[in-house]
Amino acid sequence: MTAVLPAERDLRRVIGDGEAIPDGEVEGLEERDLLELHRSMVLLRTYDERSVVFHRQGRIGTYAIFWNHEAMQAGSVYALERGDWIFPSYRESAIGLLRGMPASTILSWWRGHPAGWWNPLDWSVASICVPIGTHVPHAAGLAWGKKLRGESACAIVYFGDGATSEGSFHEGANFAAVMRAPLVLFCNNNQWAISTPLSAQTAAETLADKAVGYGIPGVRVDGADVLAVYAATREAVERARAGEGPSFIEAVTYRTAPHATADDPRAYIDLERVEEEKRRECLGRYEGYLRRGGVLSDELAESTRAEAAGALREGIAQAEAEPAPDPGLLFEHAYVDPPPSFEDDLMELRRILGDG
Ligand SMILES: Cc1ncc(C[n+]2csc(CCOP(=O)(O)OP(=O)(O)O)c2C)c(N)n1
Ligand SMILES: [Mg+2]
Repeated sequence: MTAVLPAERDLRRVIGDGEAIPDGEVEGLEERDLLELHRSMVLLRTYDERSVVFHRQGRIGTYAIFWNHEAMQAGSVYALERGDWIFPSYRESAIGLLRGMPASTILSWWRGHPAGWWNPLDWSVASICVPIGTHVPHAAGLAWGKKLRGESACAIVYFGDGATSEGSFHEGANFAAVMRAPLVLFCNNNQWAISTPLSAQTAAETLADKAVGYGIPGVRVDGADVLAVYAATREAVERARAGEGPSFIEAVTYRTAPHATADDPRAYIDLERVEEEKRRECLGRYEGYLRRGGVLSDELAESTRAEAAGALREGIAQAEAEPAPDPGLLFEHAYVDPPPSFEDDLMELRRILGDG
């Protein structure tokens, strides 16, 4: 039996508050790494804020906002190698940007356009998973496959606090642990699953405690601290590559935005807490850290934001320039033997669309 220590209870932190709590450092991170992390966070933040506007303008469909989740995504991806696999949920829809995927591809996905269907092999980024937790066994299987082939790559799978109540999460976590698959189980604990609070989700004191049951380490980090997230993920990746199997990271934050553009959280959320969390949101905190360390100037912050804004302007223009897909696509790939009614249905749809 593997000896497993109880999961860490305290939140790991590196970034101080500029007052009583001092700033820490992460060994091995140089100035250019710190700025690359900043660039990633600004790109994600810009993508997210523009997407809400694009949604309001009717240019993309319903969108899952990830404002204040950028530190979790940027910090963890920075701890990976290019060949490591990423399995995102809808909350990490834009994580491919950090691998160089064009913004137009992801915006096309949210437009329901086939130009948004990327080939996972091109980026080592799996498809965005909308069913809760079903990608955890996929990630476990891929990681195990890498191990069986003697390759050094590992995989990371992102899911929310709500996903830890799903059978597929348990199956994937247990399987990965038993097979010692090189997998990082990354839980974005934003304390809400739509309108279900964490207190109604689990009787466990922390989500990281669940790791103990699988015989793997569980750590808790401040999810709004990009450097703490990076350091925790780097440890988990090192463990995975050393053949020691999976780890569970619980990154704790608080959802400051609606679940998605179709949600009105005023009916259930603690609005005072939201305002408090907004004041300590992850990008502002990291910029404070960089400025205190003399790493970030106003000019650099401005040019990083301008670069990201340009990428999004170009991204939406490219996505909108895609020719409309053939409506026949809606009827393909669902059945080996499509029901006979499909032919009439497609003709009807084409007639309505004035498409022949
Ligand atoms: C299998 C399944 N059941 C239910 C849903 C509906 N649903 C969409 S998001 C969501 C909440 C998930 O919460 P959490 O796992 O905490 O992730 P978060 O959205 O907070 O990132 C639910 C229940 C779904 N997408 N898939
Ligand atoms: Mg959640």
